Amino acid sequence: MEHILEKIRQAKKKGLKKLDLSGDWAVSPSAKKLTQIPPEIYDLEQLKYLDLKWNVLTDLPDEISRLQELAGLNLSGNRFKTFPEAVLCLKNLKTLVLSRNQLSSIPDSISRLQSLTRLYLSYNALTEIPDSIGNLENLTELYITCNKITRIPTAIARLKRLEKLDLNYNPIENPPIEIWSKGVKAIRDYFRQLETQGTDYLHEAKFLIVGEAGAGKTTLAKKIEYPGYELRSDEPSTHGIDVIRWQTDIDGRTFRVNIWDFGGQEIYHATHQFFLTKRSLYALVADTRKDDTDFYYWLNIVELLSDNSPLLIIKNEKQNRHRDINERQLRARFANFKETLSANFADNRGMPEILKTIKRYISALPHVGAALPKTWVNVREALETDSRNHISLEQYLNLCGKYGFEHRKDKLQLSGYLHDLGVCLHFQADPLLKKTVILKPKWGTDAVYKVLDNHAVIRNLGKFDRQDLAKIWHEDRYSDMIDELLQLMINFRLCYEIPDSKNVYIAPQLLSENQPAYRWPEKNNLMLRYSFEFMPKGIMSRFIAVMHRLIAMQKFVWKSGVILEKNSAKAEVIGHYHQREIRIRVAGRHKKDLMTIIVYELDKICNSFHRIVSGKWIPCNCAACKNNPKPHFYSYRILRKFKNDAQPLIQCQKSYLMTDVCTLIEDIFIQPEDKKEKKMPDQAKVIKILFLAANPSDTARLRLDTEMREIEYTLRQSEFRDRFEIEQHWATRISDLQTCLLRHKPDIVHFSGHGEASGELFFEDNSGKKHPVSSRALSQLFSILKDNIRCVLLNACYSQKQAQGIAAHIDCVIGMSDKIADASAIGFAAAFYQALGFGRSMKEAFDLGCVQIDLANLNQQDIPKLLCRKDVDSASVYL
Ligand SMILES: Nc1nc2c(ncn2[C@@H]2O[C@H](COP(=O)(O)OP(=O)(O)OP(=O)(O)O)[C@@H](O)[C@H]2O)c(=O)[nH]1
Ligand SMILES: [Mg+2]
Repeated sequence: MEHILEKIRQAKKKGLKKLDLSGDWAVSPSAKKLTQIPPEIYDLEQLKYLDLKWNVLTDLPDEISRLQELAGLNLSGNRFKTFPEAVLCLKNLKTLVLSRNQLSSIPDSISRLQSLTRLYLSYNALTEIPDSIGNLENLTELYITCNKITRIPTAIARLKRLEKLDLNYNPIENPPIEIWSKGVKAIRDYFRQLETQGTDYLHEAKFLIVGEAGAGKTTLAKKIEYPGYELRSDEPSTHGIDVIRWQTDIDGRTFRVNIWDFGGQEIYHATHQFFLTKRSLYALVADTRKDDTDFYYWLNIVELLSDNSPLLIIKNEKQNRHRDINERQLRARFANFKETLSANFADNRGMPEILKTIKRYISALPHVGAALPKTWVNVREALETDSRNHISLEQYLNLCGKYGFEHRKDKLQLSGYLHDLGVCLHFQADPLLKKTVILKPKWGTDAVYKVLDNHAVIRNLGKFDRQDLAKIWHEDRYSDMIDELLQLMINFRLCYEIPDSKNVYIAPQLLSENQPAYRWPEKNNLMLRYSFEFMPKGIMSRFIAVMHRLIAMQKFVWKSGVILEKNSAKAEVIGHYHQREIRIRVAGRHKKDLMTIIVYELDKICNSFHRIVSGKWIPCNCAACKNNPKPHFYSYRILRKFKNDAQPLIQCQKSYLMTDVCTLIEDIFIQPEDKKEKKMPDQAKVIKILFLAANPSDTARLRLDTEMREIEYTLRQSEFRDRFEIEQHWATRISDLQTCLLRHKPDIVHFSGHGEASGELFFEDNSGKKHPVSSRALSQLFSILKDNIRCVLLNACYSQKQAQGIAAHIDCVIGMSDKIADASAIGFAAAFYQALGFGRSMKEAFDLGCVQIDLANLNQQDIPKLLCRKDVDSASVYL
């Protein structure tokens, strides 16, 4: 305690404005923590910043009000159960940090903190945001991650200066997640529409029926629609998906339920990922006469893709054949499995109970009955009654106009929402598909399945060309939309164009089962395995579609595996569905580069299934295992744990030799030439990314918010996600740049906007119009304010010249040597940051960004340029 009192005395003597009394556990876990504030502090009337984080305070005495100069107070990581009301007297308080306490509520009186600009409330137990927060006029940043908030109050829209609102990891039901996850602007737009148009309610839900072929799914769907439906022995097997619209009364309200009846045949399983939606109700129909229902597969795939939507098992006891399933075991493993019901569709036994239960679960789905802006409901109704399969974007925008919409962005927000709900399809990020709104998703899915089901295509092992498509899609409803439908299939990774064979395509899930013969150099391989707790079907065909440009001679590819080639390195990637494994071997020079690309893409595919549990396995390199085709494999997770716990050696389970942990990891993941001077990331350090966006009103629209979202999303999926913080600044003026650099002290500065061939970048002026900034001016600014900055990424056309100027002062600078398309710029940035998030060097991250452009077939992979300050080697720059 004495050293604390001494610190306070010194502060008093020197008239210090900052005082750090944090109980920093990371530095000294045994350090004594403050249980109360030493009263001597209250004499420090000059104090501006007081840091009390990581103590064990439960209460703040009223005397704190004597510190009237206080602008920043950090109380995070203490034991406050109630909001410390004493802070309300601090009239000059600008930053208040109360994260990581046990607060369950915030009082209305918080509005008295009129100077507050930043408020941190993450990791508490808050269930509500008080309306009065809307009175904190100066608030620019509000952090409420990881609480128990279910509703965002409309008062948030009153906070005109709010730029950053972090609400992740809250069970928010209202507004819908499709809105709030898109950030403060989308929330503001939504509330504005609610206020100006009033509210209405949408009683609509999706009910999906899955199960093996012939289980009785179609029969169930028809019985729900029409209880008198007679069983048909010639019921055709469902191709793809059938959608039935069912109107029903639940608690006196008319509900619209879209019943999605899935074809059970194996061929359709690989496409589940696109159609098993969130916040829906599921039924798994099992024919009890057969033993073919793989409960484990169905429950897993629904759990994985539906984000815990409720599931009912319906046992179809054909001919009253009863069979027990091990419900208890399934229930222990799958939280979303709700009830089992039995029926015999032939004599309608069990049907009334099934109907009652379905209705009960539908009315309890979280989004059902949510208030929406009236115009939204009107447009939804209009689209519902429209008999067209698809309309152009123009037609959609006009229709919205007719029903009371004014702003284009509101119209697009609605189509995005309906797309997320599975009501219609509108791929706003795709240059071709964004021009069409598909009103009947079934029209799209039918078209896709017409190709995958086509005998000629199946006989040709998945190969088809334009002429085949013209035949398959000859009907009027498809014939004028061939380009769009093909793009839909490419977007869904259901097919790819064979490089150098224009207009010839491959649907990888129809490839031959047979592995072609090839010679494989067994020596000096890099090996890696992915193992899955549950391996969804279709992972390999997606991987093949993504990597198709690297397929060896466009020949060595089969249904479950592929040989890839790049720069004299060769990789063999094979999926073993029954062992739930993907096995990778890479040989040749530059093999690590190729391994890096494969791991990056596989991780991305795995991450797209949010809940997939996978592990990586690395082969042993001891004398006995090296070049042994069956070496011992270590779990990558365990190796990392050894490394973090400073355990240098691990024992091989085959030879019992002790092996070096770091070498095992580095052999796979790091370039060998980096080893000497390589510095691994300092995991405790937080990396700040300053995201600056400028899209002046007199320049073409850029998808900057998509770029920001992609970066945030990919970083969140990465291994060291906790180390990254993103500060965003929109509509950036050159003067803001200076303020932001001074205020945030970023490690990475990311500029997203326009550049011109002359080398000028465009910031905004005070009226939002373009303000050109010369290369010299920007370079000078960075020369003065370089501080911690390790990297500057200028994600704008023709920014290489600017980058050259800045690289005189900053370690690594990335610029674009030419015009760059939005899609390339976004893909590059997302891959670059994700690689940094996985602890890769600057060079590797840059290379991965370029590969991403290449893989997406955008042909602009040579445009980004990485420039370094003299004597800096980007391969040894780690953040
Ligand atoms: N006897 C009897 N037959 C049934 C019963 N339920 C369904 N069937 C018959 O079983 C056959 C298959 O039923 P469907 O409803 O088409 O099965 P499905 O699950 O939709 O099959 P796919 O579309 O191929 O995936 C049809 O001929 C039905 O008439 C039942 O309870 N008793
Ligand atoms: Mg069917």
